[in-house]
Amino acid sequence: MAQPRQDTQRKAKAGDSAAAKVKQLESFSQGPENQLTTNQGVPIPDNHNSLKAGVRGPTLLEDFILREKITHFDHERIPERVVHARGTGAHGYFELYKSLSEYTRADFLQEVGARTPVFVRFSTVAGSRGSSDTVRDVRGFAVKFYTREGNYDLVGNNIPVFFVQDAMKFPDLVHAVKPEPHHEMPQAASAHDSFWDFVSLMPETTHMLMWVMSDRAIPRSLRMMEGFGVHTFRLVNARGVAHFVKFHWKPKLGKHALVWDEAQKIAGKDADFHRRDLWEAIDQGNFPEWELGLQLIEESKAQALGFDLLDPTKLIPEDMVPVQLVGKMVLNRNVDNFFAETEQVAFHPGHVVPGIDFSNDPLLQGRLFSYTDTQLSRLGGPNFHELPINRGVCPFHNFQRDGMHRQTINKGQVNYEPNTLATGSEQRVDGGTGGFQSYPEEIESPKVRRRSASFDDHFSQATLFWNSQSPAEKEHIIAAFQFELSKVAVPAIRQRVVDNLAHVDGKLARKVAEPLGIGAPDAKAAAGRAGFREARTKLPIESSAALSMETAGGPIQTRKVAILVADGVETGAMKIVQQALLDAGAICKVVGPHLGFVSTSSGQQLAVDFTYVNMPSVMFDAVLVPSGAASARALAANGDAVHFVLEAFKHFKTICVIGEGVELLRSLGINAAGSESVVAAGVLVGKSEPTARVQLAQDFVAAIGKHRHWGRANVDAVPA
Ligand code: HDD
Repeated sequence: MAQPRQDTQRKAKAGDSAAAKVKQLESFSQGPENQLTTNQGVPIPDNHNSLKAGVRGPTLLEDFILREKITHFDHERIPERVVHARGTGAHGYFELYKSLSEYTRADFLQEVGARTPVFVRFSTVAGSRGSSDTVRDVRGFAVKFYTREGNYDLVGNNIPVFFVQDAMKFPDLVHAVKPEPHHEMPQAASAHDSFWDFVSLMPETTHMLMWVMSDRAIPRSLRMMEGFGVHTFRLVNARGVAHFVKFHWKPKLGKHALVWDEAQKIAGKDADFHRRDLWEAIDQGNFPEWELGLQLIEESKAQALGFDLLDPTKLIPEDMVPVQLVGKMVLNRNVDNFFAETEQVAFHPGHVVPGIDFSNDPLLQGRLFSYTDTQLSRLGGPNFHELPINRGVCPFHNFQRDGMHRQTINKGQVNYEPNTLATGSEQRVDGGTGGFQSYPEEIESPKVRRRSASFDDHFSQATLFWNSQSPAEKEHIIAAFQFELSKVAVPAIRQRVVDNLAHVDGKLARKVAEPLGIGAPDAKAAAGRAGFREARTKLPIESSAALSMETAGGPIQTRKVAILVADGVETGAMKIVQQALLDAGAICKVVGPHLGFVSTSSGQQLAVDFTYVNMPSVMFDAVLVPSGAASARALAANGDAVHFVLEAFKHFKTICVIGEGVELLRSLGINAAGSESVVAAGVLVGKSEPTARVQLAQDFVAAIGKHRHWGRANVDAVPA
């Protein structure tokens, strides 16, 4: 069969297509309106007054200008996504480092250096469109590649496993986690009875629960989290040979989290925290990057892993199958219009291109139905692929016709295939071997509505995850379970959860149970309940470093540092440290008692960016308190400034004080490294003498790179 399109497309040079999507979107874009017209193009004479029978008389039905304006307004909203309603998106490109021709025939994965335009949408899962960004939740990580062979969507999450094993349970899971149906509370939170009731009866959720109770579920930034395709997919090469594959996105800025108290406060102080962070980074030219990683497994070796690759509650430890980095994704352009792009984008795990195929994962199989179906009600009909954001950069043609909001004008007499009237020949016009070839997996078995016994191991990878966490991370997981379960009114539900946890780790279960007013965890009781399975797999490893987020240090690009000032601040040493931070890519903001200026110790004016109140410490990664006796005294006397520093300390952030700034710390009861016998990790004190400044600046940069300083004692006692 003929395959003309594909061949001519392939001849395009690598790199040519990166701008193709932007160019296409431009043709649909419109700038600000200067001369108002109706949607029919009729000039509007007066956009302030409706047409009335006399200036004080009733408005006339005849006023088509008013009617059109109000009617359009009345219909501006579309249904929000049934899950992942809150999200934010950006454009960019994917660039291949390493040809994957050995594994796949996918065009965009052949030529080293080839750039493919992408659109990415990050999301939370449970909350509504207007909910807060920093809630405890899974984050969606959906990437649309506009390839020359059609759109490929990798619709993943920031957690590599899922709650349930079969799509049949997805609606129940979502009903359980969403606000409870009788009073529609709580918003964007899993800390309520119906969620824990459901998961406690579904032990297969245990592995994912460990991830969701960990710091992974409260990322510091969308730019600082991993992404995963979750399911096992197939790559199929030109000879038809398949490999199983797991997809990973590795953030160049490292993986980092907020602390829970901070996340909750940010939800109130700036509900758009993650959205703003991504927007500002791209706007300022700090383009976030992720590397695409693959775990490739020969089909014949899949069995030897010891667990079932079709089970989406399992990951493949990187120690067992290393992740090969094959390319990078750069997000370099914000949207022009949130609704047109981010809201109308329609992802679908079933949008694949030749050379990428599905596996029989029963969760994935259900998804293949769900995503088109949901767009029909969300986007109002079957032509959503014609919306500018969803259009491929290659042409599409078939005999699907008509329907709501059709835009293409299909010419001619023929809307069927085969035909001779249009082609003049009796030849078929489908692609044959040039088209998508489904992997010809042999299947010979009776129809059954059952779960495979190879899906029965519900705990060994949950234990692996637990064993892989640092002591601080373990504490956070325990605290998260305690917090969530403390919001569960029914004691029997709390009890069932800790009984299940006893199968992950005895100490974890005991610790979680301690403040919950229930009995000791009872592993036997869990094992006696319906649905319980524990076909534990013997894994060849006890722990896996890749599962932890603990870092010994990393880049500080785009980290935000508050320079806390008041009148009398001494700026000599401050400027040296500030310059070192800027050189390392950090963003410094001067935070003072009011907007405008503060006066420095040398009588100059220092511009203030924010106040202690309008930009509190939770908006920053680190704090610098410059020298200056008057400034230190003024800060110590200001409750908001005091709270600022105490809160940063409580959230384990790096604090650097210079000269007299240390007096502020002392007055707050914080002992700094080098200044007192008791050392507080990540609190640096520098003299303002010139010789000490450079070293201090270097130490400060290194300390911020550690992200947080978990070694601080008695943080719970800090009143912030
Ligand atoms: Fe889903 C949206 C990711 C299981 C049904 N899903 C959605 C989005 C992401 C995921 C990132 C948002 C896309 C966007 O930004 O527009 N979903 C996942 C992952 C899953 C998963 C990683 C498991 C591994 N999902 C899943 C199942 C079903 C769905 C099992 C149904 C059987 N998901 C949907 C949906 C959504 C959706 C209802 C809502 C909005 C949309 O599709 O476009 O169809």
